[in-house]
Amino acid sequence: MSNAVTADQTENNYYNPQAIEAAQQTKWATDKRFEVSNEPSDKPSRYMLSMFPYPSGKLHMGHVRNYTISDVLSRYYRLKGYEVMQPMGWDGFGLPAENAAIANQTPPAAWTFANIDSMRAQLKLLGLSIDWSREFATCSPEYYQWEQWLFLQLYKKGLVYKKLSTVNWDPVDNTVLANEQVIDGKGWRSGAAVEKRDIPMYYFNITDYADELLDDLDQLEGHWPSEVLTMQRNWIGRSAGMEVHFPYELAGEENTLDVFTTRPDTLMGVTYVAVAAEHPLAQYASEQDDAIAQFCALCKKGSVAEADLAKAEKIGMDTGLTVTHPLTGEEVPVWVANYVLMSYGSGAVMAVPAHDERDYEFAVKYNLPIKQVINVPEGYFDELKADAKANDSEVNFAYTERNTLVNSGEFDGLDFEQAFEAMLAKLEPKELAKKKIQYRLRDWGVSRQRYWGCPIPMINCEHCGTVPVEEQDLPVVLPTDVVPDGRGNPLKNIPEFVNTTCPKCGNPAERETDTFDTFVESSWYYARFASPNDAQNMVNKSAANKWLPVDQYVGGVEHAVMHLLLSLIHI
Ligand code: ANZ
Ligand code: ZN
Repeated sequence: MSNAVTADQTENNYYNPQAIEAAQQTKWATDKRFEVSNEPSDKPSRYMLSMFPYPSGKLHMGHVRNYTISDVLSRYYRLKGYEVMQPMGWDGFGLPAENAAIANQTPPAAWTFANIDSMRAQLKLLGLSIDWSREFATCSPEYYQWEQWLFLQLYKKGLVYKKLSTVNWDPVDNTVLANEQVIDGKGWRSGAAVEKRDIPMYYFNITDYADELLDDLDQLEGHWPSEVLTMQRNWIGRSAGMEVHFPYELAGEENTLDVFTTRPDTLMGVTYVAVAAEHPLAQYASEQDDAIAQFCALCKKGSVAEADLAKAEKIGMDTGLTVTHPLTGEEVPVWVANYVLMSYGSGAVMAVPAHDERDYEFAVKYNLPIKQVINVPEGYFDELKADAKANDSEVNFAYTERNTLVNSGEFDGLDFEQAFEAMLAKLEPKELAKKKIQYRLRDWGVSRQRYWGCPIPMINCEHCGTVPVEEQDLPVVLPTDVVPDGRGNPLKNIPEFVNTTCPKCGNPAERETDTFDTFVESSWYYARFASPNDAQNMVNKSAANKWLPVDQYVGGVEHAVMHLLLSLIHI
């Protein structure tokens, strides 16, 4: 470096970063030193991708650490003779821009692009070896038009569907709230008690690929850390079990209450069934009885986040309805319970208090019978009892392990597998049960009732229902001179945006005002970096063949490692 420093750049031999670094960086820019071409080359290629930043305002140390790692690696591979692509872009859509808009009365677009300008300038000061010719922001139509195009392709293939789903609703601001905008069950701006509401939303049918995703994780064995593979497997959460049907008659009609269980061996220990507040049986009971209606309304209040539900105290109410036990023919009471999720299985559980901890807690609280049907080894609870005595705490006596069946009549003495098969053999011919694989993985709900996002390219027509926008009419451009006020989606008040004609029948129709979840943008930016300026294709094939897949991604995990290193050396 010393011979590059001229006399006027140093004063008394002090390093003058403003002068020296600016000169060097200007030279890099003029020489296009870090720009790489998509033309074939003899050199091996290396795609170094960093988690792209959300343009929140200024860079923080996390950015500096993260991008320094990618830069060190990029420079290392260049010296090793690789052609290295290190791109940079902006995850431009999202809620913080709307919140800032409300606070400062600036349109989210102006706020976002101003932030991009200042963060780009900061990144450039760092002297990172980035190919700036590939820069893009996901909030520009040149990028998000391809997202709309992709949505139309998925729609054509039947991989997009519309379904009612539950959201947090602020009744004062008339707006949908994200989970993080619900504080202690109240809206962050209005302070109003948050309600749950069912509204139609678009879903990507990703669960169709659950098995494929799970099976192919095996190929990453030895390449990915085993903890990460375990997390991925748990996220997909394949549960093999049984769907059991409990018959009932209601208003003269025969029906069945379906439950998903991973423990059909405990069927003889069922002492009640519990349904979610949104379940049709709970709704029926609500129509008959005000107290139940009020209880269900209470359950629907508060956050829809699963983590919050798990923490919440278990509460329930007897509906007065009963269903028939498929083996014994006995009547089993139906309860509404807040610990049953409408979004898992069939929104109902067969409760076995003796062998399930949640059911146990609930049964003790509401004085419901507890019937043991799995053999509990001698002395199993002794330690627990002693602990409880010492700490003066409650004991949960649910025995949740698998073991031999007891108190189960003809099934006594069978182990888990034998009981599973025996129950199935008995119930399946009567259509009272079938094997079922249940995934924790949900289809991806991509609709957000937000202004600052990519418009969903759909049209709602009175005559034809939902009709996709024609491909040649893309992009559906988001108006940018809008200042949201936190009350509902401002797009609804822009007739130039909303009013359109139906592509099918030609009658007046309305545009969808929901926008995509911003994770839709960040799910494919890595691919767009290969051909960021292609106006004909979402991803250019030959460019993709040259650069993809990503060779090294520097995001959350590496960031954590760097954090640890820096803290060890006390920075
Ligand atoms: C009876 C039973 C007896 C259960 C027992 C467990 C132990 P995983 O493993 O996560 O798939 N369940 C089913 N649907 C539910 C819902 N919508 N909300 C809350 N809980 C639900 O969990 C499967 C178990 O979770 C099922 O097996 C069911 O309780 C409960 F000794 O059925 B089990
Ligand atoms: Zn129409």
